[in-house]
Amino acid sequence: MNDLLRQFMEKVSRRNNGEPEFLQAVTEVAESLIPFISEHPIYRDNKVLERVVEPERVIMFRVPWINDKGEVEVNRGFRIQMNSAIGPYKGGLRFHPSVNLSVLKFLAFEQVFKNSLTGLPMGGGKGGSDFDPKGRSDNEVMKFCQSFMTELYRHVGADIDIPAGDIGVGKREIGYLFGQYKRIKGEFSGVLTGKGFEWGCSLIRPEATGYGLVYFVEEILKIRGETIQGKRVTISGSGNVAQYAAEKCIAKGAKVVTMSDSDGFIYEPDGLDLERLQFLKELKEVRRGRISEYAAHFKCDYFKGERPWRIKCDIALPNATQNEVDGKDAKSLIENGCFCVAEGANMPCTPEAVAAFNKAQVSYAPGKAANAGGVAVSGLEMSQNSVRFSWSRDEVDNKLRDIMKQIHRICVKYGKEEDGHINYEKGANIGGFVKIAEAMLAQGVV
Ligand code: NDP
Ligand code: 2IT
Repeated sequence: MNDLLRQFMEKVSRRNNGEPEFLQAVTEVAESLIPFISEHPIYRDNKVLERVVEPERVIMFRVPWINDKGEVEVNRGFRIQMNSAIGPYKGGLRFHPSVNLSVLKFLAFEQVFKNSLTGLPMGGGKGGSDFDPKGRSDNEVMKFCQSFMTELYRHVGADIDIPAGDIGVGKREIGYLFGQYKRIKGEFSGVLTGKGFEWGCSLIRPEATGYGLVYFVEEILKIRGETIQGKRVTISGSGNVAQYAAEKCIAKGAKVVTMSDSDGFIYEPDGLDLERLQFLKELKEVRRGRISEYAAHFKCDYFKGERPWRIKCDIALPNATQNEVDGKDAKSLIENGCFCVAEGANMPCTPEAVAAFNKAQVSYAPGKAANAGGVAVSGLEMSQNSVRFSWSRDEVDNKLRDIMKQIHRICVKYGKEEDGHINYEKGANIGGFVKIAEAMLAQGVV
């Protein structure tokens, strides 16, 4: 660590004591940006990075609600409005027991750079709650969502802050949240993205993160003179991102050999087919079951309590959660010949894993670049809602593909090293930063 970086991180650490995920995300970004900022004194003199790491606003609130037994439950709600230099705050809501200020601040911070990379006018935000939707009835989820929105509504709006889904928040939750917002405000607006198709969702939004991830991987492979066809792909997760990443991989002729949930992973040596994937989608989305039930149904291998990174693959797509690929996992991926790791999840690779990938010249694509397809199509949903119009599937899919290609070009522009290796992390950090920094300079000290 050079002196400037150490001084910067000491200050940020003091101010954000006890927030390990946030500090991890800031360190990763600062490592790329401090040398860049040293070469651009206008950013340094205007303390742009110092401002970017400070949320514009943090909202924390009580979410009381009554469960099916008539008992009072109390959760904590959050919305981090991180940066609005280039557009209204935009980013998902996460409902998971692990949610706390540190996790949401890291996600909001990453979102700022990601949204900038999409080229669309969206600032960055994130929110959520420590509420766990698992095992709750639809009625309980509705009660919780209504209480959550009864506070959140005063802080969000179609031109102010536009939440969407993330872990634990899908179409069902967005529906309940939207219904309550509409009822309180008396207006039908594009305040949330990822809605139902009947009431304002962009076509391709459910698929966008997973499809966009695979489009990004195809760009990486092009540079390496490869295609995705026939490649062995390990995927973690079995939620929204993982399902559609798997679907696109299968459509492109790749072999998806693993999927997982928080209990363990399934191993399909010959690759999942679309029929099995359909079973998994229904299991997860409709029946809200466990991936072990997939293994029992198809009699395939199931590894309880394990993550899939020791399985031989060409490409790994961590699509579940933060810090799910550590240094040891990275070593085993590299030893088994994996040459491309692209993050569908946010910050799934630890700093040790990222360092190992870069050292081994594995193409490593950070989430803020590789999973930006989801928020990009959210941005397209906002545009369609504003003009009360909708594009066709093909139109949205083509725009998504173009956006992922453009993000890839930005990463190459700022991330190509002297030896030809592309440091996607550096490219994404600098590429995402420049636009925000220029907007912040233009808008004065705010
Ligand atoms: P879902 O809730 O649909 O699915 C999450 C999946 O990850 C489930 O399989 C879940 O297993 C697993 N998982 C969640 N937490 C953990 C954990 N602590 N340990 C192990 N497995 C876990 O969420 P998404 O697919 O939407 O999100 C997945 C990742 O992608 C997140 O990092 C999210 O921030 C990121 N992302 C999502 C976007 C979107 O548009 N939805 C856009 C860009 C990034 P289980 O069912 O057991 O909980
Ligand atoms: O992490 C993310 O980019 C998301 N969860 C999607 C955010 C959005 O506003 O669509």
